[in-house]
Amino acid sequence: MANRQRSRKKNVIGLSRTLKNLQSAIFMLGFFCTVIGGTHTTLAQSGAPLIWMDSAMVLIGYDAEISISASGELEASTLDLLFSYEKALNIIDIRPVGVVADWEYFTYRILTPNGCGVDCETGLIHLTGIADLPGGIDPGGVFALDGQIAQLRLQTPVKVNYSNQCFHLRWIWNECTDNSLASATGDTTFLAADIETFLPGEDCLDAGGMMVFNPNLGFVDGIICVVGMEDRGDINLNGTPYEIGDAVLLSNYFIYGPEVLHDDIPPDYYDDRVLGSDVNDDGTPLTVADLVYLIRIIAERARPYSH
Ligand SMILES: [Ca+2]
Ligand SMILES: [Ca+2]
Ligand SMILES: [Ca+2]
Repeated sequence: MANRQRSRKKNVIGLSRTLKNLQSAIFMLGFFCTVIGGTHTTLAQSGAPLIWMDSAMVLIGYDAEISISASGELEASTLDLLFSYEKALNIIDIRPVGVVADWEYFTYRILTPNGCGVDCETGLIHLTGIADLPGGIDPGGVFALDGQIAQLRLQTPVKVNYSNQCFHLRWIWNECTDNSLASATGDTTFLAADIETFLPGEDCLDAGGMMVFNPNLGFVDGIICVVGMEDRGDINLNGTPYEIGDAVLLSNYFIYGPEVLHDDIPPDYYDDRVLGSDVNDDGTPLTVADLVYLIRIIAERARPYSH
């Protein structure tokens, strides 16, 4: 019976947490639709070729899956894409998807922006794809880009002081061929529609020779927002923060290790308990200072930090 009550309580807490996140998600999704969706709709309605990155919202410390997609009846035999990311994000995986998964060559490199030192907070990701290399296999009809072309998996920082922050993925132009596609026949290179605004001194449209540079691509940046929990001080996740049970569980963590913060059966709310333990609001969970501050709050010698 005790187990059943505990299980039901956990489900109620889980539902309440889900609803809180859902409310935040709906609010922020509305915001994104206003900021990003407007641009996207206008370009899609005009039928212009468009390459865009997703918007995503994830819990702190979790992975964000961001797609790079194409529309507008784009055809390409090569891809040369460059965008920035914030190095607080940890790159887990970047892979080709859709028809690009069948291309003969796809790679990415991490670069440092010009004039930015080794401790630069921003990095660049340079994606290169070639549908058909000379010789080797013949990948066949893989030139129509319609839908996803690449998938990024980026881990958000586990530090709770990143809670409710957004990280931007921005298309970058350092030279004319950044963010360009070669046509299926290879005789035309498609560039950003605003290339002359991005690189005003470069004269990117004067290719010379037989090459045609066609500026007609739209690009939409991506964004990842990190949502934190509002369970500070409620380490045992029973809905009541700053109580003796929370202090007992946190002290058991120091005695017995992380195992005490895991659930015996899925779902595992370990990450929620860790986030809830940053009682002293210094961005680092699971410290002795958190336990000391928690005990002071319980003894009414200190006040909780607001969320
Ligand atoms: Ca080949
Ligand atoms: Ca509690
Ligand atoms: Ca702390």
